[in-house]
Amino acid sequence: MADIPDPASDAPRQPVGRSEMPDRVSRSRKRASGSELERRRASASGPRLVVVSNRVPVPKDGSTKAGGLSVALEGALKQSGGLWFGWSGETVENPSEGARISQAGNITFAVMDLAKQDYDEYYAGFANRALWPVCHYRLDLVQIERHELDGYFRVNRAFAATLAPLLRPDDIVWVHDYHFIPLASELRKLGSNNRIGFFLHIPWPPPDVASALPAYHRLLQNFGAYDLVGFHTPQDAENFERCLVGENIGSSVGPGEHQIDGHRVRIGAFPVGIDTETFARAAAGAERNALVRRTRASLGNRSLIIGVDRLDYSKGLKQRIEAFSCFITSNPDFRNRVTYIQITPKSRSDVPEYQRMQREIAEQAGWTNGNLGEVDWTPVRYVNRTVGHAALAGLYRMSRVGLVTPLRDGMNLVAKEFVAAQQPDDPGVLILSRFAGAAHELDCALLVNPYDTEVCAAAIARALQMPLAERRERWATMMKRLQVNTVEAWCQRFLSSLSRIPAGVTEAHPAPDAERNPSPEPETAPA
Ligand code: GDG
Repeated sequence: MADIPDPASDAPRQPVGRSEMPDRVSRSRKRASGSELERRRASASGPRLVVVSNRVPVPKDGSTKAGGLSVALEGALKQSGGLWFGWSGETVENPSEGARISQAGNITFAVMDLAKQDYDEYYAGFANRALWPVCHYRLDLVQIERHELDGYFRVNRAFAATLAPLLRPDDIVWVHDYHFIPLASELRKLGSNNRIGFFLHIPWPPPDVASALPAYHRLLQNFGAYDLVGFHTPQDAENFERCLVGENIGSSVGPGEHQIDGHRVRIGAFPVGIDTETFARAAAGAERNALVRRTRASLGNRSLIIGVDRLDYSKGLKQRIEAFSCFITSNPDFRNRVTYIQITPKSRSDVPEYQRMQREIAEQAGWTNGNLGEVDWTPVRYVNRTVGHAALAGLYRMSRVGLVTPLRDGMNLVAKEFVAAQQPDDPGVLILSRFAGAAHELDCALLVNPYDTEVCAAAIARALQMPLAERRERWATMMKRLQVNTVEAWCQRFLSSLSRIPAGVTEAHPAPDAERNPSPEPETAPA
């Protein structure tokens, strides 16, 4: 049976007000308070927002691409006009200096190409073979290569050098994700006194796990150059603070605040949301979508179980297929009465761990079908293809069960999209890993331990047999939360916390570089 733990608070921990800033921190410019900022934004004359993300959705035909986060960030940028900076997605032999600039409405897009070696070391290497596995608690998959670590810092330096000349003194800079931990520190070295916030989209593990990172101390020290560091859950934020304390980096000056090298860093939880109403509308409108209709016809009277995940070892696909198989074996009445569709676009195919996984999961799906299937029944439809946004919303809506069982996930937007897509009078049931950040808010899902095959199998059986009244009640509670914590609310919460922080701090931003704060670990391997 699925176990349902105590509800956890999803309230963001707000950083303290500016009255608690230390006297010795001087301010070179007068800054707007949160409400001032909002007023100035409304009149489009406030500080400009600069968003930094590894991928930048540069519009191809005058409009930006749809997608929850992109839409929200674009919305935030549009309010005051803004700049979106990052990697172009291109690797070239000789990257040119400076950014490639384009304009769409009042948003400026600035992107830079990477050399193949930079891509290999910074992105496919350190970011995705060291930071990603460690932050997802997969120490067995960590690859430590000194040249990749060096490449990570070098490419961050190059991003900072390209961004710095584009910054205006009043800009508010919002940096996204694990690719860019050292970016603020590099910008400070180049003289930036901007307010700079950082949001981590993936989990942050406790010290015992995080300390498996090479240059652990140095990476932590680099967070000290940000004004605000945000995580999805209070647990991630707490883990991070424990790491700072354990490494004697700065000193705690109250809950969610650290003084590092004379600079105060606020730390908080900001659980990301989705565009709930738009998603719900798309799902309701998708009844007529051709793929949705064909899929419905192909199912006959069978109930649909759906999983949607990038092909990633953090998503628990192997364990999930095993659980489905266990469910069928232990509930033979359901043979030929359910179909499990797993939509899994490939990702990071140039990272060896992902190549291995592609083969393993495909083999497992094939083996399960061979073992359980019948001439007129394919139990698992495993698809390595991207499905269009509208069709995806429609498929969620026609599913009786959403299987979202990552082994570890920062938030997991699929869980939220599945809930938003349901029919209010006949909703499906969400089975959700307790190790996904989304479990903090969606505690009316059937929460499961994704490693426990029998528990997951029992949850599938329970979901398929759940009475309508219970389905409605669970769904309504979760939907209410999604209607409050939308992606727009998330943006506003983060940005108003950041804008409340007085910036323009000159002497309080000593660069946490290797010379002044020698790392206990060598940056390059000893000869
Ligand atoms: C990272 C963190 C955190 C997937 N397949 C298709 C498709 N998708 C869309 C989903 C969803 C998104 O991709 C996946 O988001 P998740 O949150 O589930 O997972 P990650 O990609 O790992 O995202 C995660 C997130 O950042 C945000 O902070 O929640 O924890 O790991 O929106 O719908 N969309 C379409 N076709 C597909 O085949 N259209």
